[in-house]
Amino acid sequence: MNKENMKKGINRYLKVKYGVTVDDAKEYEIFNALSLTVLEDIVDDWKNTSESYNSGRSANYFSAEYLMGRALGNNLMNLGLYDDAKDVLSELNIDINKIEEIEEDAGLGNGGLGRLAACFMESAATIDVPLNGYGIRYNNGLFNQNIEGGFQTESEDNWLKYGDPWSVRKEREAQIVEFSDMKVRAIPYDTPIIGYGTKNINTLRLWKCEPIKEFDFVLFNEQKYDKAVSLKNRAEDISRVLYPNDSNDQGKILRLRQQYFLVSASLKDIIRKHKQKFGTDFENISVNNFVQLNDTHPTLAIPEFIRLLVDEEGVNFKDALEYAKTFFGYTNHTILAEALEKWNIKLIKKLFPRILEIVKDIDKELIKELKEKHYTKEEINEFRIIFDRQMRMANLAIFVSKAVNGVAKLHTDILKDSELNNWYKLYPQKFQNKTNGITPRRWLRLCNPELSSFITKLLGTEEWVKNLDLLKELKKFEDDDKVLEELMNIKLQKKTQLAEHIKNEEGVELDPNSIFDIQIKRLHEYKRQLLNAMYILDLYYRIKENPDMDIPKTSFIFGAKAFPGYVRAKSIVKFINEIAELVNNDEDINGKIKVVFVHNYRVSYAQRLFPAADLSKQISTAGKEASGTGNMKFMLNATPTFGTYDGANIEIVNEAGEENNYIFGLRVEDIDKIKEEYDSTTYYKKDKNIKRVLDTLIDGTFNDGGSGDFEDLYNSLLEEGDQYYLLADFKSFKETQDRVFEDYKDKKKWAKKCFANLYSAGVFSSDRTIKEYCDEIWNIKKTSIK
Ligand code: 26Q
Repeated sequence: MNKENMKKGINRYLKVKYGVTVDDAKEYEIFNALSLTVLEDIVDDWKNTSESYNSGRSANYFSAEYLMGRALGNNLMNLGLYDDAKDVLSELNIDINKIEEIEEDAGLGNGGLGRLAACFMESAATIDVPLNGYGIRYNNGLFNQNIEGGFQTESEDNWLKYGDPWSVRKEREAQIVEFSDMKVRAIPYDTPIIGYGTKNINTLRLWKCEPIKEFDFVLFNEQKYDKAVSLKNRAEDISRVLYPNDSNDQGKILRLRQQYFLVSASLKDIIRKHKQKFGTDFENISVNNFVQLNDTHPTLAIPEFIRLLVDEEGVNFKDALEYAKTFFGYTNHTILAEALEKWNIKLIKKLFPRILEIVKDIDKELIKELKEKHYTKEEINEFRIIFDRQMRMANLAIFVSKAVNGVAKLHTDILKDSELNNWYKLYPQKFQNKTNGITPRRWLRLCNPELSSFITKLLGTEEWVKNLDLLKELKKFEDDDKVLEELMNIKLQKKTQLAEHIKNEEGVELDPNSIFDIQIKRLHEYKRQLLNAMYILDLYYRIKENPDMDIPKTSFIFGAKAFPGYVRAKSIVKFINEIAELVNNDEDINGKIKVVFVHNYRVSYAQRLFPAADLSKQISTAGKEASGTGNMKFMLNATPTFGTYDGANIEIVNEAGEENNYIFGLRVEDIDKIKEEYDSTTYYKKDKNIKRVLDTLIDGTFNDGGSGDFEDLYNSLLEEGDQYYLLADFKSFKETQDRVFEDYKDKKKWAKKCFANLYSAGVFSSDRTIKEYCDEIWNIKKTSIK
């Protein structure tokens, strides 16, 4: 598409959709008109890609979450149309940034798992891999967060308020999904996934739930209006809202309906396509398709697949189970035992009794196999899928899947050696590692055009955007003072831009010349934002005692949403804000350190934060963070990691060198050694600084609005035994951060660390991850359209 056509398209859509001309169009109208113009330009390639994929083997990603963020900028960039669009808009006196920013984030995910799905979709498209995404089109994504008086408050997310120009409703491919008490329609909305520098356009298919009938005419005529539309509401409830939870808050019937809705509609869609090609021959259903389960959330797909084959297609149960065993793969994203999904079988029975029957039959097969292998009854109980009136989704997924994978080396090792050790011994060949990755398009090329241009200039090519391994070639510049200086200039530029944004959004002024020390991720006790906060408070007191303390000026930045029902997580938000209030307004501190909690952290905010960081805080209790992917985003933007030996931090440090990062704290094996006799109170008694910090939680230094929330935090660290080892790691944290301050003073030394992280980040491209899934699990070949 040339600029002329782009301009025509914008004008045309403004006219037909809104009846306006460019001169009086609103920003969102321009956004929609431009998006539709681009969509129109790619529809043929999109159709060709789908047809080409349908004629061969393809993989399907089943995920309850896709954290996509904004589409326009990314799509323009990937199509090579960004500069043209910028020119066209500027000729119309419109700033492209304003148009990009009017777009609401598609926040259909909680955090890492949902964002991983989004990166995977983009990577698969970029490297021409036939991967279809299936999910739910929640009307409301993850809640919006506000901070009021330091407390988190929530309001509903309304990402569809200006419409969704990128999706196409495919009425004719609707499916019926049946629960025991209701029948609903699943309407697919297809979104094109536009890869970088390829004609292939992949598809993300999100299902919206609608009633079979709009309303009950008879009831309506009887003027029973509420009743007349109650079925419609009940149906629409199913895809109304994303559960704002990333650990355990199970047992919600609506969540279970959502999961079944997603998998039933998606499998029916896959089977429909299969029948178009092969008729009712199901022997090769798994020759042509593979389904990757993103955690256990879509695991009902296993019994539903068997149900569809057995009850609707006449396949016998044993065969259907065998097909399933080569049809599914399962990715585990957590080692927190309490986060492993379990459903009360009463609920399952109530909503879909046939699914329960099938799972019972699967369980019987499992028991039979284990008995044949001479397992004892007690051992068998550990494996059972239905046990203690509960259905254990992970056991179901592992038993039936072809492959089970963790998301970082350490994580997979922990699964194999402890968490799922019994399963590993039973099926060693099923277990694999697939270290997570991130897309370099959004997380470098789009969010950091300044650094991207610099890399391109140094390498003399833009190939690295598609082949991130090329970053290695930058190593030869590691002692080039000019290169290091320019790198730091770019960092300063990104920090200046972020400071400006934070000033506008949060009303806090940051000095771009201060260290930007950033921790951004969902709020969780195991991620230990509280440890970071304790450190800052201790530093504050140390500066008060010693006003001449020689440390570089530092800005501590947090961003995190807390699950609305997770009281302790919310208390930590409030505590951080109380510290910010104290520190930022203390004249003695005089801006030496500042603290800011940015509100409503989300993908679009993340795109401003990662490029502007001097230090990436990844401080989870060792063994608890499955992988982390934010850590990779910082690294790719030339930022050293300050972290524990956990998740993918370990691989990051292996790539970039321990000397270029800051590892602190207990390791998994250390924790294993001390956990029996760990007594957090000894730290409180022995370390005056720890005591000083903890006492602020109970001595009235801070105000929790009389809720007792701070006392509860205090208790979690002392009375309840500090299960995440904050106190044990405090000293090491402090010493390590002191090293950061020393190192940062030497500009060149620091720049070298940043640069080493950048040139070592290649393996963390999600292109690499997707290739590994293709080669080692999916058995999928790339399929490029002409
Ligand atoms: C469970 C029950 C009810 C409602 C919601 C949920 C739920 C929702 C989301 C449970 C878990 C999640 C998300 C988990 C998640 O994001 N895990 C992260 O996955 C990343 C990608 O693999 C890893 O990098 C992180 O380490 C891991 O925490």
